[in-house]
Amino acid sequence: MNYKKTFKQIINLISKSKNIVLTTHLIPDGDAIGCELAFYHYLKAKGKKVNIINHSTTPDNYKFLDTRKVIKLFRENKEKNIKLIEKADLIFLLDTNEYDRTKGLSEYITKAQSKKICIDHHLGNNGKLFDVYLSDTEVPATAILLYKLIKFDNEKYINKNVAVNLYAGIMTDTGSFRFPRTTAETFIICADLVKKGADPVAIYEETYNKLKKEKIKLLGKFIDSLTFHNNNSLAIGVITQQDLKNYNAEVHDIEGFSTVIMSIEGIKVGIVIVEMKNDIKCSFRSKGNINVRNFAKYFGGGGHKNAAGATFPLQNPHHLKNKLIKYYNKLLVK
Ligand SMILES: [Mn+2]
Repeated sequence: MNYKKTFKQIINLISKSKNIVLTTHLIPDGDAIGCELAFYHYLKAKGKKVNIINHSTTPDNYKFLDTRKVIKLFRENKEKNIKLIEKADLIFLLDTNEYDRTKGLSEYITKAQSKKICIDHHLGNNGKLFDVYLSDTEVPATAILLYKLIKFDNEKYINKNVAVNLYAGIMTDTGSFRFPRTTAETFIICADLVKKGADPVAIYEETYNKLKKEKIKLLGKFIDSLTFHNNNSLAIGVITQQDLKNYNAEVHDIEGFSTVIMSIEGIKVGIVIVEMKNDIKCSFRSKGNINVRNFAKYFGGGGHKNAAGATFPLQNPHHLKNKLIKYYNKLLVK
């Protein structure tokens, strides 16, 4: 895709602006944080006043990218952050094309008088809501678009800080270079980022190899709890309040457990049952055409076709498991 005209528009708007605000979607991933920080360093090098304001805190495993601790949490100093949004000349939405996904910031950004630019790679049709819309759903990461934009402006701006953050964005959004949108160009760009100072070993190590031992112990318990049904096409794991206590773990430590289930050969549907303090949360994952969204909806939940969830009243989690197996046969197995 040829973005030259859009690049020129963006660089032109940047040159006319003094105060620039960057934000991204809630629960930011590596691409979101990497893009914000790479763009921050680029804009600082161009002499701009830049503020990154996010709705969510930065996940622990991406905090190493924010070496100067420049990312502001919107709800901390809310009044001050609203003023920063109001007086911005230019606001960038990175790695999302929906104002709603900036959550708390959304109403202030939409009201703001500034020009608004979206740089993103998600599906969507929100171009008319922005002054400039740089979107390409073919690229594996928004960081690819930023790399091209910054290089188009001037290659000298791809300094070490920019390179590290863009590399982190691309590495995480490609699942470490194995997701379908990974191309030869992805590697060529990453080779250049490594040349410019991104350390692939260190960035991987910081991002993925700093798991808390409590999480790993809990994962062990979770794997032990797995039961297999319907010719090993359905697997269910349970985490109880007692497990969390025993392993000194927290609910957020359960993140990613469903991916473990889905990595088992032959599994088409995976269910994670988590006993919370006041209710039970279930997450459903599926492959191909099996629609777990409808399954979740049946229980008052929701989500996407291959990833959904529902909340149940407090009860014995193992009884709930048996109920879900029964409904699984009724609703999902034809
Ligand atoms: Mn992304």
